Amino acid sequence: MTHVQPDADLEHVVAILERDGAVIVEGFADPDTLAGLRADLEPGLEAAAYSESGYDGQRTKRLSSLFQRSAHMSPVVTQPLYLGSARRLLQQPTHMWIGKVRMEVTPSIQISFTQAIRIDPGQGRQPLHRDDAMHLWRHPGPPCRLQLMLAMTDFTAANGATLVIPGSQHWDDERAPAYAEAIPAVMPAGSALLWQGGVYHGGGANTTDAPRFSLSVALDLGNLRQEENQYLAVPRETVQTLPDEVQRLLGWERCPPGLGQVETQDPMLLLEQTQQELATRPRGANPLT
Ligand SMILES: O=C(O)CCC(=O)C(=O)O
Ligand SMILES: [Fe+2]
Repeated sequence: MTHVQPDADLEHVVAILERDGAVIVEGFADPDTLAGLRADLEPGLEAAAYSESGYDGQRTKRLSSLFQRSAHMSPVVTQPLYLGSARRLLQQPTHMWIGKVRMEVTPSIQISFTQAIRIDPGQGRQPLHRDDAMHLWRHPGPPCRLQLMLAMTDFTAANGATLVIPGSQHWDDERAPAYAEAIPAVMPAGSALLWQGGVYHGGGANTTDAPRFSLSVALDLGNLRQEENQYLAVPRETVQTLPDEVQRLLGWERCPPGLGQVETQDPMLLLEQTQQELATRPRGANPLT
């Protein structure tokens, strides 16, 4: 697995992600963000029940709605190499004909999923899978998702570091993954694994006597349904406290040409105006904007 520094050239990181489907960014989160996330999420994880499913892990705890639970998520999702790579990989312009007008459209991207994950001692390895299976995505082809796994404790081969099969986003849908092909994303706390939704991966087994703690985010194409319903998971009052770019990423902007509209308008307007004000607001000249 290739490691890069936070000041790495974006195009270099995108090239690695296109080739391997995965890359580790060292020193992804600064110490203050890491400490803040720990303080905000550890009590909730401690209180959470173990999963009953073998897939989620019966010695694994999970906590969602992270933008509601922590005020330290914005620097994570807007980290330039993560957000920049997601935009470069996912926001591919496409076009459509509106009569004789050839209209170019670039989709938005959105936060689809947030989760803190604690793999406790005794947890076995997770079945290898593709997370874009949630969207019934087909391969090979353009990606729909770029994920993040931020190590909140050191990730080692023994404590459950995520197992990854580099390059497996290129495989077709008939080839099954095997553990023998997977390598652990070994990295210190504060570093992060970025990986495409089409890459086979899974949580590793924790054979140590201490938990492995991490935080995961998925950025998806804006024209797909969110895996975690951010509109319900993060109340409007919380969304209003977040930076404009994060509000948009939580799905509060329309995906061009017009998905997710309210009163035919951009829902971002609803953060400051009433629904009735939107309904009576003059429309733009272009029916698709
Ligand atoms: O915890 C991990 O390392 C991976 C978890 C995972 O891939 C999942 O639950 O989908
Ligand atoms: Fe996964």
